[in-house]
Amino acid sequence: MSFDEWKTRTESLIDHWIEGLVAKWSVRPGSVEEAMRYSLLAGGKRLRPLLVLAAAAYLNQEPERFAPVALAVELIHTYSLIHDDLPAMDDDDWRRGQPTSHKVFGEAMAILAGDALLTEAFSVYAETLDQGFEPARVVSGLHLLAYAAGRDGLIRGQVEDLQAEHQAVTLAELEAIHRRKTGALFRAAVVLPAVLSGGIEAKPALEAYGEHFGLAFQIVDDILNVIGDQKTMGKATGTDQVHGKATYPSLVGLAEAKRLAEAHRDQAAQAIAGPRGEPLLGLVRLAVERAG
Ligand code: GRG
Repeated sequence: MSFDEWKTRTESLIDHWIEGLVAKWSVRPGSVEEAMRYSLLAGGKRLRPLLVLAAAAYLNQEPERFAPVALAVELIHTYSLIHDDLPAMDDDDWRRGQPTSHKVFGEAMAILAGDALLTEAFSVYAETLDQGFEPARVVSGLHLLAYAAGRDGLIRGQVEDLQAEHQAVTLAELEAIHRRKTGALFRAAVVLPAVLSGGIEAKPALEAYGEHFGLAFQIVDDILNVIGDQKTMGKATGTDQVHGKATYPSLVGLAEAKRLAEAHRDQAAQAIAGPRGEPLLGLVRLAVERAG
């Protein structure tokens, strides 16, 4: 199967699982579920669940067993986007081409929808037990997921990101922020299948892949933001024009940022080289191709 075929099939599977989850909720006008559904079905790239299932393929495992993990990482990601967009954080009005949650449902409901998506993630993750994974491995995975989402993962990355606004930041400091803010969940997505299925010998390769994938993705995200800013507001001046944040292009220039992203792509590819690594390889290539 080609990578494109794998991706199309896997995306349908993920959409099917997400629709199945949302169908279990009682979605009434004015309910928190309405706001949860709005953001979950807003049309994201589903990169984190794709990574879960690409890692499962690398481990020669059936995708269906990892549905709860794929859903859990997308739920956590969606919560983080809703909260990141709030007026107290990045104060963004648009996300994925649609008004942000707080613009549609109000700030209080957006906060609650984020909270509910985060807690739902752990409830859904618990269903890995029904997939026949050993309870001790399920608990190890639970710890890993909570760590990635928590105070030393996404949350610390977000705190450091907010504190770095309008500050001079070194490349090493920027990288440290993104290892947590963006990288922690990508790493968890690829390592969880190994933890659950007992693929311990493959864990270091998947960890290295996740690390380099996260950095490549973030650098490209920065490149796309800077290109967008240049198009809409004139040339970049060292920070993201909208949020006053340092970016890879503002610190090292666009050409060097692109070179860095490609280097991380190559290191990610090297970590998982081999026939079963095709989906992981395709995803990291795709993440970097976005930079043009
Ligand atoms: C805990 C509030 C809180 C935040 C944690 C992850 C995060 C920090 C914030 C998300 C906001 C953000 C713009 C992060 C930088 C890069 C990133 C994760 C972009 C969005 O990911 P994609 O491109 O999104 O996978 P889609 O829309 O495709 O799902």
